[in-house]
Amino acid sequence: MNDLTQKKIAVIGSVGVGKTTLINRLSNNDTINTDVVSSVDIGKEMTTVGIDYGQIYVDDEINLALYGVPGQRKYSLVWDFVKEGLWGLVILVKDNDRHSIEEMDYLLDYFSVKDDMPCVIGVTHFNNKVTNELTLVHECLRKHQLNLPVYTVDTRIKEDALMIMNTLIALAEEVSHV
Ligand SMILES: Nc1nc2c(ncn2[C@@H]2O[C@H](COP(=O)(O)OP(=O)(O)O)[C@@H](O)[C@H]2O)c(=O)[nH]1
Ligand SMILES: [Mg+2]
Repeated sequence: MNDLTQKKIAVIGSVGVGKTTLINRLSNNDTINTDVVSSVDIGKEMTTVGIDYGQIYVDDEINLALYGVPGQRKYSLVWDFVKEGLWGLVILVKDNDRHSIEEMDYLLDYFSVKDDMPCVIGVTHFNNKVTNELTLVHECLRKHQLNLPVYTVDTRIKEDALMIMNTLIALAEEVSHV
């Protein structure tokens, strides 16, 4: 009998950070996304108004459901829906973007991230620059007394996207064995 359990993962972070791209890169089936032309100037043409949704079939038993949650705070109702029964969290932060770090700071509180909740930080738009943004990311984590894995990634590259998911799965296994 097929005993498929679905685990819920949220991909969060400020607008344009790469949430939709990450979910599209990872999903085994067609993703649903609700991007529309933004009514306000957010520095890019399309913005996600609802949620992105995609699935990854890891094996016969595990199926990951990926929810990309809008970066703009007026959509916090959607965050509340995704927060319910969450199994893991991916927070994307845009390199060299103070607003994105502030958003991460806010989201760590909002999603009540603790060390026992599998969570990975992906720093996107990094482009191999030497900046102090990673310092800011680590400072933010220290402020929250969290010790989370931080990767620089390009969400457009499948290997990078997979690295985030594999780390999340490894963390979840670790947490469940404690
Ligand atoms: N240079 C660079 N561009 C990226 C990266 N990740 C995503 N993008 C691009 O950034 C834009 C916004 O990405 P999107 O996934 O729509 O962001 P979302 O608002 O978080 O869903 C798209 O044009 C992506 O192709 C990255 O790591 N580096
Ligand atoms: Mg999007």
